[in-house]
Parts: sequence; structure tokens; C-alpha cells
Amino acid sequence: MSTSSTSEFSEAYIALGANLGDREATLMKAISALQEHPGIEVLRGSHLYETDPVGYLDQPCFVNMAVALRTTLAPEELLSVMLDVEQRLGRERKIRFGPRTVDLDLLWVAGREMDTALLTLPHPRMMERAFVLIPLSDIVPEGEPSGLYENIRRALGTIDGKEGVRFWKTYNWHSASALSES
Ligand code: PH2
Ligand code: MG
Ligand code: MG
Repeated sequence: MSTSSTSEFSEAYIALGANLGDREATLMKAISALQEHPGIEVLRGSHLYETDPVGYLDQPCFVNMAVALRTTLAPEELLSVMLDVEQRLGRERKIRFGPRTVDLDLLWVAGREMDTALLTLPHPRMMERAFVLIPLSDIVPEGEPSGLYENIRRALGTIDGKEGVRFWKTYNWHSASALSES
């Protein structure tokens, strides 16, 4: 997606998680697949964290991360692209909160609050989950106008489970277009 385009775009944050197979490789494929979509540009990626399972405990540790993107897609269209990426990477839906090859959750879209059968924004549980907030705090800028950064800091001060989120690997996203803009 070119910045000289006149089409409207919005910024969005996505949480990614994987706990089956080659977790890192699958997360990288998911980010590439998002970037390859003509209506999506991945702007920033968090580091990778290894995290104890939450909710359904009898499953392997996850690798979790988050990405910031901008998109010309409406939130429902972005969600459907995300579900398509999950499916192409071999996601099967068996146990709620259970093991998954890859999970992409739409957390937040700038200026959008909604609650439909398909999608709730912001994600209703994002502020309760350390495996979401710790990676997210890598990539949300301090001056984000809606106060998202401060809300994340505040939530991180009170929630449990932070010790279950361990820094695993550094990650630096360089999108092709971000490079060509500089
Ligand atoms: N996702 C879940 C349920 N539990 N636990 C961790 N650590 N990381 C996840 O991404 C995760 C989870 C449901 O999507
Ligand atoms: Mg999830
Ligand atoms: Mg999901």
C-alpha cells in the first residue's frame, strides 16, 4: 500500500499467538500473509514472548506477539482476511481457548468502537491479558491520541499473570514500503 494513495486508511493492532508446530515460523508466515494483502501494510512488530497458557491450562506454552498495521479495509473485512490467514496456515478450531497453530485477534482499530455478532472493538478481553498487553506495549506509541498507551500501562500495573510472559526473542519488522519511503 503506497502512502501517496488518497484512499482512507486506519491504524489497527493485532495480537498473534501460536502453540503448535514451529511457532515462530508460523507467526512470521502470518505477518507476511497480512503484508501481502494489497489493503494492508504492517507498520511495526513487537518482540516475541513465550507465555504460559491462560484459560485452558493443559496445553503447550504459546509464543505471542503483536503487530501494528494500517489498512484500507473496514474492520469486518480485516477480520475476514485474518480468519483466512489462520485457515491457510492450518488452524483448526476444536477447543475454545485450546491449542492452535496460529490465532490472530483484532484488538483495536483507531476511532472504532463496535459490538456486533461478528466483532467487538476494542477486543473485550485485551486489557485483562498480560500475553496481549506486554507485546502490545512494545509497539503502541506513547503519544497515541486515544490514550491507548496510558490505558495499557495502567492495566499492566494491576493485572495478574505478568510472570507467565517471558521475553523470548527480539524481532524487528522492516516492511518493503517502509524501507522505500525513507
Ligand atoms: N490464547 C487463548 C487462550 N490462552 N494463553 C496464552 N498464553 N497465549 C494465548 O495466545 C492464548 C492463551 C485464546 O485465544
Ligand atoms: Mg485469542
Ligand atoms: Mg482468535
